[in-house]
Amino acid sequence: MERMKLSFRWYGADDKVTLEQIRQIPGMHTVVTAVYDVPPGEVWQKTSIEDLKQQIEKAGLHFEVVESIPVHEDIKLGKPKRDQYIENYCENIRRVAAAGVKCICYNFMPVFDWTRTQLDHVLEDGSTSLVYYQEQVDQVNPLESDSDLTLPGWDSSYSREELKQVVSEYQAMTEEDLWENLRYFLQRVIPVAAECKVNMAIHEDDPCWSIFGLPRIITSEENLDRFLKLVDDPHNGITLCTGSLGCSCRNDMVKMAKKYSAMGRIHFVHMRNVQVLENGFEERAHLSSCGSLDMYEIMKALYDNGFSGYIRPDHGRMIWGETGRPGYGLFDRALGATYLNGLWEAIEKGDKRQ
Ligand code: DNO
Repeated sequence: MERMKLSFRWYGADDKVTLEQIRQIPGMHTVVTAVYDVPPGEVWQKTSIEDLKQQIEKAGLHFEVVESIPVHEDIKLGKPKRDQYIENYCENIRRVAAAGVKCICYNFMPVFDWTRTQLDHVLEDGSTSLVYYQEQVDQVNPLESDSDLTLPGWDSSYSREELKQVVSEYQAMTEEDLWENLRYFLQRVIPVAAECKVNMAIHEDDPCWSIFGLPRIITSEENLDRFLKLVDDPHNGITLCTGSLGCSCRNDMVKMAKKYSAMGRIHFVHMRNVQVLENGFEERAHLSSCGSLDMYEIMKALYDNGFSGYIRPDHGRMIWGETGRPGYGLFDRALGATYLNGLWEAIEKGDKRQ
């Protein structure tokens, strides 16, 4: 039986975590990265893609997953320039496919990608992690351009006025409009992905509910069902992000892992554990007993349904005095990777002995 392919996110030459370090994590197969020096919507230079490939392969690893090719806001908003941006997107798919990439992760969240209220919350054991407390989000109004309040993780490439402008454009949009724009995008992009033999893997909205009154749609089982039917092609799949979906008790992660892997529509998995709270959630260590999710059952659901895609430990805490990009240090993610290996090996051997 084919096995999952372990992967690790790397932010390129500027990342404090090196490819040599990633290479030493047992069982590591693929590096997940992107071209970061081009604004969203533009075509990536072939030389930049080739350069990433060479660095990664020189370190003894594979370059098979891109996270992310960002979707320009004009596509999500359905503005007239979207056709050009979609054409650029298709060209990027062709270019990364030519370099051997097999899976592309992206999201369709209006303006804000993942949102947290603090990136260095101290947990009981002295480690720090990313947290989301609803009452703090409720204090922020992105339409008040004179407000000093911002949230960590916000796209700093927007000026406050630009942010205000784009947020107000979304506020005039319904969820149905966003669905329609997603359909428009997929109908043009998926045939290109299919031709290039690349799997598209949408990342769920993080957290999986509306923030600041903006529409968010990739949030639940019902909506993922709808998403997969928009273009019913295996190349139109998902990144199952356990932390993004699992921060809401309404989402049954084990059931979703079973269902979508049985359908062959999970191409990439982000494994992260979260503690669900009444007013939000805290990111925790990967081990099941550290949070609300049953990581063993999720992994078993994937294994039992023949999952052979890419999987990566998601956000790690900061431990052992490490400093760096919140969620993306080396140590805790490496522990996470080793834990995922352990779960898989135990499940696999248990299965063979039955
Ligand atoms: C956060 C990541 C997300 C993810 C994008 C995919 O740490 O999981 O930023 O890469 O949403 O497009």
